[in-house]
Amino acid sequence: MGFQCGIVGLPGCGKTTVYNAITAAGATGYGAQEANRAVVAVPDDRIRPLVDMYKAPKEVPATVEMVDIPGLKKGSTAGDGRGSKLLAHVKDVEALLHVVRCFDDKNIPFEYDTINPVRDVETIDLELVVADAQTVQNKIDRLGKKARTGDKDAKREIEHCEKIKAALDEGIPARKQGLSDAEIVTITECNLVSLKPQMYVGNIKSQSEKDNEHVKALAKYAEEAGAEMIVICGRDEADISQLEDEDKAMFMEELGLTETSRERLIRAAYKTLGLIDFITAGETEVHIWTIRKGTRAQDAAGKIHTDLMEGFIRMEVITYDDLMEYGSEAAVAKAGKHRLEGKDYIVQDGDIVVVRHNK
Ligand SMILES: Nc1nc2c(ncn2[C@@H]2O[C@H](COP(=O)(O)OP(=O)(O)OP(=O)(O)O)[C@@H](O)[C@H]2O)c(=O)[nH]1
Ligand SMILES: [Mg+2]
Repeated sequence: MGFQCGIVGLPGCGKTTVYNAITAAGATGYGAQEANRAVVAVPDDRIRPLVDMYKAPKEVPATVEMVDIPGLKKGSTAGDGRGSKLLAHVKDVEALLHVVRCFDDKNIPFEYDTINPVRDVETIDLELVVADAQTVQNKIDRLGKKARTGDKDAKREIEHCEKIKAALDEGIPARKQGLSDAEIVTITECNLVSLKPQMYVGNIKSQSEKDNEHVKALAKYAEEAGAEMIVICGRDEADISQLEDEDKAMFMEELGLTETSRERLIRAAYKTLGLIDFITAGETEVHIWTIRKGTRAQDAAGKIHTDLMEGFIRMEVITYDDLMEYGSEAAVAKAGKHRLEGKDYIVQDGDIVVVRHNK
């Protein structure tokens, strides 16, 4: 099962451009109605040292799927077919990479005549909020019948939904409502789009604009929201992604770029998705496995193979950092840093594991 990150934003803000910078897909189609999608490897500095240490002939990085969702705008998720199709794309992904136009250029068509990142972000959020209010109302209506027969669970769920609905009606996205665990449980099946974590990408025209007033406004907004934010010259980096390595270096120097945003963007998206890695490493391969933060050892084992989950006995764990510090598995064990964990152990980022099982 792969994790998906959706790229959203107003029409013409640079979504496809940023998508191309990330995926090197070379997609075109300004105003396209269909989503572009591509699976990208998550850059990880830990792979190379492990491959060298184990002399593994094969490496399998973590991946995420990037989905370039056609432009959302004011009123675009309202009733009609196109709106519900757009919304379905957003429902399908687990986090949103929100592209925001932070450059002025009258020659490049845009939704509005002015540039105003906070207005743009809030415009899209409002679309998500309105769609969610409808979804929650539908659930309340469904629960109503049950509640009238005296079903206590239904009554409690209605209370949760009504509270969430009231806040949505005030324009507050679900992810900013400080929902309790119980409320989250009630609302999970609704797959609310305003609950999905967001990160922001400020799209600028050139490096010299990286501190412009629009970027500053977006940065302030992102900080207050506790969200990741990255600034990128979308078009330059999309161009660079199409070049061979030598030309790439030259072009980057010309543009005053020391690194491309591609890797930072993918890692930030990975973080926004709430994902971490654990690792299996041996003579055959180094394999990076993706799990959600908070995953139990037995469930993590199931990512590798269902047999490992069903026949789970123990998980042997060392950390990547310890392995690098001590230089070998044996040395880590000798230092007493090798652990045996049970099925409820919460797997941590960078754990290198062996699953003991009886299947
Ligand atoms: N100068 C400049 N132009 C850009 C930049 N990013 C995007 N553009 C231009 O803006 C226009 C729209 O960019 P797209 O990436 O197609 O925008 P989009 O958000 O995918 O648009 P829709 O799919 O129509 O919603 C294109 O003409 C791009 O070349 C940038 O960083 N600098
Ligand atoms: Mg596009």
